[in-house]
Amino acid sequence: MENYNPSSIEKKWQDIWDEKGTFYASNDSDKEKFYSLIEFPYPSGKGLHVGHPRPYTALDVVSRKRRLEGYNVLYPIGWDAFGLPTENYAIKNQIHPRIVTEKNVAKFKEQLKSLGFSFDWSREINTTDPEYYKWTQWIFLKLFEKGLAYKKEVPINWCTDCKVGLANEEVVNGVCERCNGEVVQKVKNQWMLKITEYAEKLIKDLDLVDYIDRVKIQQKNWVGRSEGMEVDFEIAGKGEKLRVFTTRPDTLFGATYMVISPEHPMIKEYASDINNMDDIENYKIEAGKKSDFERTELNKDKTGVEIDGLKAVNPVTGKEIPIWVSDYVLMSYGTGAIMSVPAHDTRDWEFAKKFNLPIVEVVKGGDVDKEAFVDISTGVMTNSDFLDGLKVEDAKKKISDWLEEKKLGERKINYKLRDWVFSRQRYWGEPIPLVYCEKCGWVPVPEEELPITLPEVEKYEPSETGESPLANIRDWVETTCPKCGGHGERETDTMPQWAGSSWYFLRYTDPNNSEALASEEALKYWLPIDWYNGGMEHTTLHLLYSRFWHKFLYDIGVVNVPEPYQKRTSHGMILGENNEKMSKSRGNVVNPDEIIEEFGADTLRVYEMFIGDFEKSVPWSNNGVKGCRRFLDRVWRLQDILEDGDNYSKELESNMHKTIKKVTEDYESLKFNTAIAALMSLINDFNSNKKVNKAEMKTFLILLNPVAPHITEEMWTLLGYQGMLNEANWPEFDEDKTVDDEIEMAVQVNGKVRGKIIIPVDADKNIANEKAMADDNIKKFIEGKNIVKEIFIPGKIYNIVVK
Ligand code: ANZ
Ligand code: ZN
Repeated sequence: MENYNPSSIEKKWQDIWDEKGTFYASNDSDKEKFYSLIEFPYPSGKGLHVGHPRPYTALDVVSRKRRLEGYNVLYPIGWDAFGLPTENYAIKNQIHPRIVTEKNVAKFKEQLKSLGFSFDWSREINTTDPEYYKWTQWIFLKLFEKGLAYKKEVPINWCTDCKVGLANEEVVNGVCERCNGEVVQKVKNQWMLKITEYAEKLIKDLDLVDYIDRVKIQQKNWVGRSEGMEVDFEIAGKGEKLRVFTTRPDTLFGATYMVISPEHPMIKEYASDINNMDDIENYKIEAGKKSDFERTELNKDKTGVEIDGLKAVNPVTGKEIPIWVSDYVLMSYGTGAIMSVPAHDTRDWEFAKKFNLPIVEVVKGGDVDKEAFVDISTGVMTNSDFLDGLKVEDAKKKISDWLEEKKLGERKINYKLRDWVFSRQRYWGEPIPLVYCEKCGWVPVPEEELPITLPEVEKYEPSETGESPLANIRDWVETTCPKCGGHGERETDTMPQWAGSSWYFLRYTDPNNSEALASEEALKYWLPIDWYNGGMEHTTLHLLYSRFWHKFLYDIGVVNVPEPYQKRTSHGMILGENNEKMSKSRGNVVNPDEIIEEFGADTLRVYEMFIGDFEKSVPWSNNGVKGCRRFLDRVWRLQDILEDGDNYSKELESNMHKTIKKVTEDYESLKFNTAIAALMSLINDFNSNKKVNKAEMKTFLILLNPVAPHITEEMWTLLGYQGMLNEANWPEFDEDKTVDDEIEMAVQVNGKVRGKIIIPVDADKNIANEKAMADDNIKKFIEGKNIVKEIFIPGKIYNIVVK
């Protein structure tokens, strides 16, 4: 027999699968469907990273297994190809981003193919393809039609040197990633999507799906639902109110001052009453330079200015309290004003300490001279008149009812979630299909004119004024108004990269449809996605955005299920050998091409699945790779000890059933590493018996196939099993035969465990005694003494009492 030589095997099978369309899914099948999805890659110039194959192999394993189990499996692939790195590369090298994209896609595709993934390549999609983005634009028009897209002035990051708007990820430590220039906030009129309208559903419908806990938690935190009250404080002597949002109305008696955001409109309104306007104006300018994140950071040094000339009145104590301006209160949340309760809120406490403001304890349980007491589960109300003695939750209810009755406030639910800034002043994105007409305002492009394609331009840089480069192409911009036929101008902003990835999984079901984003039947057949795996870095934005679009499409009747992904899991990162994140600058990057070249794709696949707990980050190890290659060498050499046999041999029967059970279950529960370990241990048993029969070998090859598809398919053919392995049936196990026929039992002497014995499950006391006496340690405690009693419970316990 020749040695195992993956390079001669792997390409051969990849070509056969391609030629036969082995992994093409059918839209018309009697089998049960299974739709597995990975996050389609962004084809960057750097090519595939060893991190990519981890999730791809995992779902490839599941997909291949499900096919063998008789499912009609859709495991698609495509390209999320709009985006900044490509655009920046194009600007730098003056190459059209389309050409850059084509080149990168070709490279990625070659790499993915060399890993032998069972993708349905006939459904490959590309978000930059006009036939694809036609439907991205169509969805935008629907959102516009339903009033969910609107224009608003919002601050964007602006590089003062490049004169261009930057995405958040392009601002590194407060400076422009490209030129290190100063970045300021600049207000621009942008298209927004009303994702906030779906805030409640985005939380509530998490009950309908099976996501791992940490993903659900992140989704919930990002939406940030907060139940509380809006309460009115009178502005002393003005007869007008200052409204706050609070989640702790129970602490109202402890509100000793108020804080408003530097951007609060009341400052302008009462300018003539305020004696220190200059200080406040200056403070506002400084605050404008900080991000919301910096402003609300817990342990930042608190700053602020007291408003000289205005006071507020606490509605329950009737006391006049000062009003301060501070940047830790954001205008964009709640009402932009708060009641400060320094005794029970950490930020307020720090602020009060710094500016010497009174701290009044209203919840007993801590020491508010030392720190804010924020525990709401154990505290009891004090210094609070009619609330005294109540627990926090009861006090909350009582004061809320009281305030509502007196018309001093009302219950309110707030969300952290903000509407989605949807405009980019960029070239390499989907044009927003709207026309501006002096007479008619914003007018949608008629559906039959879609797609609005990107015009050819010479420069990809944004214009001097920060408009997208499209603004310079006058004959593209100037058009006629679809409504009145008068002069119109196209919107020159493009969509963010998030757009194309918000619905791509729908297109896979019917990728060549020119009449609709996908046919009703295809969507009905394939949705929801049965299993979606992706990185934790996408569990906030991408997952939320795509769920939002999906829910919108559900509401307008395009899709028939309210949630796109039935199940969502997530993988850990692969780190460099030095345990740091892989990066060029750290010099710890491993190139998958080289691993495949030296060891083979199957080895890389086995290694990526064996490397450790799938959900945790793990460092790469070249030794680990070698170990996996040795495992496959051993698999190959099983051919040397192969014997005839149509049934599992007696000595291996139980082991075979146990292994089938373990592998079957572990592949479905992200425990790829322990599944592989079970297969490794089965090989050891074959080898120590110096034989494996054809029935055992067959099962072994099928079990290993999802992880190492090339070597198993090759051996299947060499050994003369029928057809191709990918057409075989997943082996079944007999639950009874997976139960151990020998067990380990603890032996106690006078109630203390002195050793363990291995006996058949149905062994009696005599056999147990014999075994126990053969154990030196147990014997030591019995020898020379009288056995007065023996307690033997079969399968459970053996206790010997001696004197
Ligand atoms: C009084 C109080 C007493 C508060 C107490 C908390 C604890 P979440 O859960 O985030 O909704 N707040 C309200 N609007 C704010 C704004 N625009 N900027 C900064 N902080 C703001 O938290 C709501 C709480 O955050 C509110 O409840 C308010 O402080 C503060 F013992 O009111 B609280
Ligand atoms: Zn018009």
